[in-house]
Amino acid sequence: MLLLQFSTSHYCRKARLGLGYKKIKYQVENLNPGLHILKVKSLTGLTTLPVLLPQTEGQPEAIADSTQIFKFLENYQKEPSLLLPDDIQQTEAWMLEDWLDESIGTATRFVYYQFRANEGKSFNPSLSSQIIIGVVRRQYGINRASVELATNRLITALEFLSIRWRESNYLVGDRLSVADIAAAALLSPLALIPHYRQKYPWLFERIVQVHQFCSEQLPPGL
Ligand SMILES: N[C@@H](CCC(=O)N[C@@H](CS)C(=O)NCC(=O)O)C(=O)O
Repeated sequence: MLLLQFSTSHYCRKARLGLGYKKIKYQVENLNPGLHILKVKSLTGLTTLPVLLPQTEGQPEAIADSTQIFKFLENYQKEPSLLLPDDIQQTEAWMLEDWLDESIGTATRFVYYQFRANEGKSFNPSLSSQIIIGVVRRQYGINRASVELATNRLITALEFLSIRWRESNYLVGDRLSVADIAAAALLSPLALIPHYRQKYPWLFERIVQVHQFCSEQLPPGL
């Protein structure tokens, strides 16, 4: 299998965690932001990464979107299962996964790129890095007002996650689910931001545990 990815994308990290959880061997191809569209659009009709190419007879040529990649992996190889045995709990896990994907992963992106353009500039002050950060900020409309909304969304999300993760170590049920994996990937960019490291140490402990369980390299900062 081949995973088309941006090496630093938290959504691509989410797909890698799913592959690692399943212990499926795969290779990665790192694409350049912007130029990636030339390859990806004709394969999936979309412009986003990750995209998984199963490269197996009888399987689709390409699967776009990290959630669809989880669903494909579950059909492709049943064990170890990404799904919880209880149907109601699994429905809740998919709902949380979708919320983390559509709302919280985006909020993380806003807060992260705001940090990298300001206090976190020193992580990579090179012109090329700052140009990419500027392009991403324009592409997604990242500015002071939109970052404030994202920051507030993260406060509520982290309150919710702290209750769930402290209660039982798992967001739903009594073992790792797509919700835990999505949370670990999509909040991982916050590891570089001192405010989040100080205020939410339990979050980063859990992110490390999920990465270790899925045999995935830890995100920058951890
Ligand atoms: N919901 C999608 C989101 C993926 C996504 O936003 N990917 C970003 C990188 S983090 C991307 O490919 N952006 C480039 C573009 O939109 O052209 C998923 O889970 O795969």
